[in-house]
Amino acid sequence: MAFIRKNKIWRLPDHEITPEAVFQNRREFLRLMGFSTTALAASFIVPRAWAKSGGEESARAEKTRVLPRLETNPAYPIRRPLTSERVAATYNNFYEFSPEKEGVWQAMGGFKTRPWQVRIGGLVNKPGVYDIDDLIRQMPMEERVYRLRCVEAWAMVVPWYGFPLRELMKTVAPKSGATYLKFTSFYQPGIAPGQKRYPRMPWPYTEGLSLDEAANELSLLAIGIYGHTLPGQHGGPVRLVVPWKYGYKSIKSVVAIEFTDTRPATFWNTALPDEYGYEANVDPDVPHPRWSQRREKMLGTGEIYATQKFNGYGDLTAYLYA
Ligand SMILES: Nc1nc2c(c(=O)[nH]1)N[C@H]1C(S)=C(S)[C@@H](COP(=O)(O)O)O[C@H]1N2
Ligand SMILES: [Mo]
Repeated sequence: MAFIRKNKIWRLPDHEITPEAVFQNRREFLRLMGFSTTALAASFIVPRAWAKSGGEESARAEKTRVLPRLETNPAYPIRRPLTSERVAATYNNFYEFSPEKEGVWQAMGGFKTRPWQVRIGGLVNKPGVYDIDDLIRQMPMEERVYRLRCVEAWAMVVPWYGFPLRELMKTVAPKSGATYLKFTSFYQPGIAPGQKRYPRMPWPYTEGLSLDEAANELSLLAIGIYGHTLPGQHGGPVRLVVPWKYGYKSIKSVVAIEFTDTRPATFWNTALPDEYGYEANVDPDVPHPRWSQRREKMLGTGEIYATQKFNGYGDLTAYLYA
């Protein structure tokens, strides 16, 4: 298949977690992902009022479900402390809800991450509409700790829970003409105050990757964070995570993935092309028109680090741009 021939990553050393570890956890995973068991009901965490419990869970905009414990994939070491869950869950970029980062988690009242379908189509041999929970059952889950570097010069380090995008690509079998993936987020102005209030923004939020970028081992579809399902404010139930690119490429709450032969238009690049590029690889040497990209501030602790090219993931990604 042309896809495999083209995909340079298959020639790189394999950094993935041992298949045994994935398999072992998979059993428990399958058991726990079943929706009919009563045991599952007990594992629901019911957050809501932040003040009430004062716990980490309280900052989740809706119920999340504990996921089976997985060892963190050791192939992606992070030499920085984890960002606290509460901090990450209360400082979000999600313009569909609010432009105020501290307010996103509270602006999501009407948003539900279940039921949820993802439509996969375009230049693929096996298009389809996938229920998010079927997808979760079918795909090999991993926990991966990644850095995320926002174009606004803040950064965080969080444990995502999800599966490599390339696993999904294998399942849908791209046709030889497919050169890009277009990702689309939901459009529901009735429940997303930002979509209603800012009708001139190019909704729905879209993003794009080349086929080779999408097949890179780092490209992850996250369905969880901190060991539980992904709450709305982090892009539940499923979002892209591409850690060598600025955060805006990591599109949240994906409803469609289309394989195409043309570079898709993307949200920020369409809205403000002079400020937000299409490719958006993290690069300290290319300043944003209004600020330097040399340094970044960690959420929560305020620690400052020098920003690294490709956000420190150049060993695994620089070949894409050689
Ligand atoms: N659909 C959608 N996806 C999005 C955004 C958004 O506004 N809408 N913001 C992006 C930006 S700018 C960043 S930095 C990350 C933030 O992810 P987090 O809130 O989980 O930290 O999400 C990205 N994905
Ligand atoms: Mo961002």
